[in-house]
Amino acid sequence: MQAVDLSAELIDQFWQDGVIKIPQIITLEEAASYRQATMRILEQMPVPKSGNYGRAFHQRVNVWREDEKMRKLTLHPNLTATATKIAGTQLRLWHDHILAKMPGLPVPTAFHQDLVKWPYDRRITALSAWIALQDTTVEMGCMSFLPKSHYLLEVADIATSDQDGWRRERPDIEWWPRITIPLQAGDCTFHHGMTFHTAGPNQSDQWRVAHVVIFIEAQATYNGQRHIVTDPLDLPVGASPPNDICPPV
Ligand SMILES: O=C(O)CCC(=O)C(=O)O
Repeated sequence: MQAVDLSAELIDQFWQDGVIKIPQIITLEEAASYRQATMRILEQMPVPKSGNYGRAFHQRVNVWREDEKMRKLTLHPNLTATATKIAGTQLRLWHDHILAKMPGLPVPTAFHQDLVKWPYDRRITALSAWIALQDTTVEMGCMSFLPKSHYLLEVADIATSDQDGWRRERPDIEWWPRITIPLQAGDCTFHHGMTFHTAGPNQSDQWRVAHVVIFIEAQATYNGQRHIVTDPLDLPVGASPPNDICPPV
């Protein structure tokens, strides 16, 4: 396994901009093998015949809990060590998900912030690793980010299919500088839970497959907001998420 070289400058950049790129968080070989495993999972999911439909991606949440192989990726030591170094605090897994755009999917992922969708205070430390399981170009629907937008704490929850939501909620962000980060297989970006981001349509003839692993500070407590991961748990407000569902890393 290769060790990620994480300089103090890069960590500072994460906190200043709300996003950084880490090359080869996993090897090319690992990316290829996890892509195969993900494709097998996708093949078992219902796939609409036509690419022209409203959803921005196929999503499967908490694959690590149902697939031994994908569990190894979600809890990959390079990934958890890098996330912890960036955060500078003890983390726990919030959840993982496959986010896959089918070939020719014309639908971008609308600009949104993640943490407002999760049942935690929006000031906690939360970060997502978006791992490319194949070379992911602009044409394939790589991610774009608004650096420094993680300081915007008061924007509404915008659905990933609501293409005009961000214009409605924060028209000024049309003019913010944005960065687009194509990734080679095995590279990842880490973005802060409050950083605005989007992903383009998939104009290629291959699936764009990303494995996304989300970490939150270990001390984060449940605030009562509805979420697919915590709804079945019947947690009281103020509780810590249970370690079997959200293990410390
Ligand atoms: O992959 C995508 O299309 C969107 C990813 C995303 O929104 C996220 O990882 O938070």
